Amino acid sequence: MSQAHPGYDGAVLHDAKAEFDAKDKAMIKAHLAFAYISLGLGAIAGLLQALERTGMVISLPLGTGYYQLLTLHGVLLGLVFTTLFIIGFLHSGIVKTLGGAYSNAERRVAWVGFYMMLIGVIMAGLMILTNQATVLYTFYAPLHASPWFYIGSALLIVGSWVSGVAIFMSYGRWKKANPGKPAPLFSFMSVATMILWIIATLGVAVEVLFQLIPWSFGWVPRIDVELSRTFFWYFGHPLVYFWLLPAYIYWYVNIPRIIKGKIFSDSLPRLTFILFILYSIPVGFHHQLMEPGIGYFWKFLQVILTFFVVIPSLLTAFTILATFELAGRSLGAKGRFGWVRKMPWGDVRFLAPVVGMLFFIPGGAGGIINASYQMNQVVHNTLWVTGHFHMTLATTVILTFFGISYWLIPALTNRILTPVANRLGILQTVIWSLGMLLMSVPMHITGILGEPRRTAYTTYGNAPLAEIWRPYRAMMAMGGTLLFIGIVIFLGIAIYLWYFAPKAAQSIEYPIGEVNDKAPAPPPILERWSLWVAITFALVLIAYTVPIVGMFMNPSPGSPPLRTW
Ligand code: HEM
Ligand SMILES: [Cu+2]
Repeated sequence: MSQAHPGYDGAVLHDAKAEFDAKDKAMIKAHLAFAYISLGLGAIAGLLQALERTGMVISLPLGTGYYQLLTLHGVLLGLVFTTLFIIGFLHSGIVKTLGGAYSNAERRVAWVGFYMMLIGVIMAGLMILTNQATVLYTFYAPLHASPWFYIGSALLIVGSWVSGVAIFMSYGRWKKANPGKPAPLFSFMSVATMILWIIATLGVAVEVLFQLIPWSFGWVPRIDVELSRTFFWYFGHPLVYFWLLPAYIYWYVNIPRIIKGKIFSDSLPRLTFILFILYSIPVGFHHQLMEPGIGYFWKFLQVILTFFVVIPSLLTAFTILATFELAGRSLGAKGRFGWVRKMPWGDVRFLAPVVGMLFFIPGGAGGIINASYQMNQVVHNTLWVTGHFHMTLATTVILTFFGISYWLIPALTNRILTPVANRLGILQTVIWSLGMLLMSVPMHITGILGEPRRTAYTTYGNAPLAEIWRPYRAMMAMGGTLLFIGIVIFLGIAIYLWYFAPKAAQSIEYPIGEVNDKAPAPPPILERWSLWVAITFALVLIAYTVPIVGMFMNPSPGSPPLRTW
């Protein structure tokens, strides 16, 4: 079936490797199903929000409040969909690359993690739906949710740690059986991602367990708001790398196979993941540049550390492009850019993530603006920020996750991504891109013109400034509608691949790239996790000790709980 011009070839594996173990399949499918349901519900909230805040839908159905809906959208998409999809994806690659199946003990641990997350999300979700937790996905104190919302969130976090334990167990088992060998790239990256996640979530776990839960039960009367926000953002920034690293795994490890190429280097990708751990954690203050109680020196230090992230980002761009170019040349491309034409543009498993990569160029540039200390004053808490993370998270990452879904579901259900489904996926990618341009670019512009984020529809007493925002708001509503259609199409394809697509005769390929033969073996130091974790904690101590000790030495009077809704 392979064609002269590399394109979509149905992804039926001819040298069929073993299928997934049936029990692993069920476990991974549970994660994906949970993720897709969250995606669908979150998208309904997104559409209603986009229409409400532009004045097109004034009263929301079922008496829902705007901020309630916004909480649901942020929690379901930013926290639940991402976490469940990522953990399902990591489990799938771990079992594929570390011997074909989880041991019974590992799988049991993975299920425990899943059920903890499920119960946590149901608890937190019920609180949001009954309007007892309208505190947005950042749950800033002194907004006061029902304690069960915080307990549910804690279960989601701890459940994700338990899932990490399953991954570490499988990795440990492989290392023991293969002493001295570097772990397969996918599993190395999964371990790095989970290490980053666990170190990062320690901050929010401290906030939830020691501040929010006691205060929301009324055991302590007041909460130190600045301290709670500091713990939150210690987590909130690396959270974005928890979203991004699995997308990078796909770019680094799986796409080379889809483009019939080889992974350019076995060491650079490992180095970049370690640098992401080091530079994404001690930098949360770049979300608190407007926070009055933190000294400018510490903000500045964390701004500098933030910019170090440019190094692994550019290493990634270089490695991925080199992989594409080598693949194109091995397929006979001539000239400087001939390889571009050898890429399988007609294959949605390639197209969707590559469009996502392109969106990352303006998205990343916007992020540099956000983090640039004084420049942050211009964009802080405006719609610019919302535009920024819909371009990065809701496009670069999400399109990559869509690209993954288009082969991962078939690999789990042993059904074929038919040419029609592939074409529909391409249409979906185009709709998503157009919708996002229409929604996110105007968000950036009105943000600079001063329009705040996180506000229900208002004309601000017909203030002339707010009049200027009107045309951009109309574009945002159109873009939001297109995005909603995009999610409906995606879910349609997912359901088709899950239940209805034709069954494959052979097993469906799980694409794992091979490393190019000329690439030297990675230096063992890259797998000395204790060293990297120690350096990370050292950086965290340097960046945070003095300001946090300061918050304890000069405590604020603290705030009683507030319900503004
Ligand atoms: C149907 C597609 C979508 C639409 C129409 C949409 C629309 C919106 C709008 C209008 C806001 C800002 C509201 C405000 O600040 O007042 C928002 C916030 C947000 N969106 Fe989306 N969005 C969509 C998809 C997504 C996706 C796929 C993700 C992530 C995976 C996402 C994550 C978020 C987050 C985290 C917020 C911030 C919530 C907050 O400020 O508390 N959105 N969305
Ligand atoms: Cu950040």
